[in-house]
Amino acid sequence: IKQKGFVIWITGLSGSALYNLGKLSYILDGDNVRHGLNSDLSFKAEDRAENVRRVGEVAKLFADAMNNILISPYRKERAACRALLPEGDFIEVFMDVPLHVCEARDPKGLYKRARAGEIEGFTGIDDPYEPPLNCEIVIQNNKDKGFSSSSSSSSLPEMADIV
Ligand code: GGZ
Repeated sequence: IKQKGFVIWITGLSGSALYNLGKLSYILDGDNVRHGLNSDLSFKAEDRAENVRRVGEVAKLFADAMNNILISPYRKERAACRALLPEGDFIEVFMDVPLHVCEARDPKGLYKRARAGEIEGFTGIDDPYEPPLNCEIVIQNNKDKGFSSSSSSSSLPEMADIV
């Protein structure tokens, strides 16, 4: 059975997504990777090696992303990503969490550093975030549990439960 592929594109401020995305998965195979990312590669031995190396790097990025979201702050760029896929295959999820909540969570202390002027152009502070006007899913993940040492991410819902 050939499964239909789709993209769940999660957008929001830093600190807006605090749950485990561990059930998201993607099959990185020659069919999809060689048409785009690796379209410059042949099937010569050295190119095969490079193909596998890049897939490994992408897989690592995917694995890293499991507890993260892409901020993707600008509508225009999100629209361009949407346009890469057939209609219906791009599911935009907006983590609708107010800045003050994200800032209170501040899991990595980045907002504090941005406020102190140590980071320039931080999204939501001195760089804009353009919320989606039309997206498939809005999650108001506002419960201010934060990521303090006393709270555990395992008590938060998983993406699969929500979608
Ligand atoms: C926003 C920044 C910045 C600036 C570093 N602005 O909480 P995090 O750490 O893990 O999420 C943020 C991440 C944002 O990277 P993205 O690739 O998602 O951004 S974008 O889609 O806008 O390209 C934060 C950290 O990187 N970070 N500097 N200036 N977030």
